[in-house]
Amino acid sequence: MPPANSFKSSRAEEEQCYPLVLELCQKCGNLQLQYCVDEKELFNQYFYITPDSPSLRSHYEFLVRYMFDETYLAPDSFVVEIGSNIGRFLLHLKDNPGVRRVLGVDPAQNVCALARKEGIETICAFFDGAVADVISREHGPAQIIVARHCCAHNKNPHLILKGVHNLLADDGYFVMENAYALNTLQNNEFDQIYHEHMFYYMIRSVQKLFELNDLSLVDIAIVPIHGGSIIFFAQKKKKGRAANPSVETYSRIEAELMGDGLLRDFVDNTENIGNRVKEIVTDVNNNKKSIWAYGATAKGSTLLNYLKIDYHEIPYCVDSTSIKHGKFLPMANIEIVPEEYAWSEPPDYFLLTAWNYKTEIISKVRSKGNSKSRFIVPIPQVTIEE
Ligand code: JHZ
Repeated sequence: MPPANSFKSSRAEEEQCYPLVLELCQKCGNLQLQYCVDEKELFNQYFYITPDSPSLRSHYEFLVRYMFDETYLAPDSFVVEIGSNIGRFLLHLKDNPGVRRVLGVDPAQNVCALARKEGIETICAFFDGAVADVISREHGPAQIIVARHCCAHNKNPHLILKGVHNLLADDGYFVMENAYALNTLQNNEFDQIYHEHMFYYMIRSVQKLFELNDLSLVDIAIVPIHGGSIIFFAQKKKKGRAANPSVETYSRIEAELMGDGLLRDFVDNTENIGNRVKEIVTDVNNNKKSIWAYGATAKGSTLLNYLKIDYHEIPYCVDSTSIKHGKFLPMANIEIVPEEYAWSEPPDYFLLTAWNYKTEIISKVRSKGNSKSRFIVPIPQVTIEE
């Protein structure tokens, strides 16, 4: 497979492909990629720009409220976000009365420039021990370090966690959000498997990862964003805040549910969903109806390339991200066009490759006057929404 976000400037451009193999570690129960692409190739220039979405906004609200209610966020906090992208979460947080200062860290130059334009101070780097030391010298220790959907994006998470340990205030908290592997498996989200996602974390595996880095897991929150995610809250081991009982409860549930049966079902369901989507797309084309994709997502790359669907069957993909417009999905070679096309020249069908935003996308499309297009939703089961 080509890296999921390696959008091309023309169809003729050749993509670099790498193995995409998922493995289960028998020692710690972690799911991980067998082959990791170099982070610099994946993230130095980056096309994923956090969208402005109502469900993301309400997720941020939940997270901030939770951090206050559970006293993770103390008054006058210095908050650092790793993998801060264009700074949407920090923008949401920065005017909060409990927050003194926010700072983002992100490796993608184009993304850092956009964040700075929004007024979010951002260091352009892969976060590690050395970057943490620079921040610590300049700004002092951080009360909260947030890492949303980025710790699984580095083949050596110990480098990140070493930096976290160096920068975190002794009474501070590390907040790590990630797709939850149990949800990924239960909801048949095989399209979440792509090179950026090197690790598929469970509670058990993260507990071990933290322990190896002198951190201890004190709380978790399971949230619906991105098809099912989990937020881990950790502190320095020596602090000894008692873990919330939910850690033990969910860890037990996870152990009961995780097993060969779940993995076998996941493999079978992947094949069944794939066959069904391919069949629908073929039928739509045979019946001379039009079909486009909705959302130039990383997930969409996995789905389309796994099914060997390309621009001959689906000519366009609409997306709200302006820097993706005029580019082509890797390998599928589908042209990305502005979202406005979805209401001005609607196709008969959309394959909803951004299925995690299903409700808001369908209601947006309808509110813009497109009552024609039907939506093929691939995950968790294939459905066609009117
Ligand atoms: P979305 C990315 O995955 C990559 P992707 C990354 N590796 C990761 O871990 C996850 O995010 C969390 C567009 N859109 O968030 C915007 C509309 O067009 O599902 C985005 O391009 N209209 C960091 O790429 C895409 O869809 C809309 O109304 O799978 C959504 O991408 C909305 C809401 C979105 O992530």
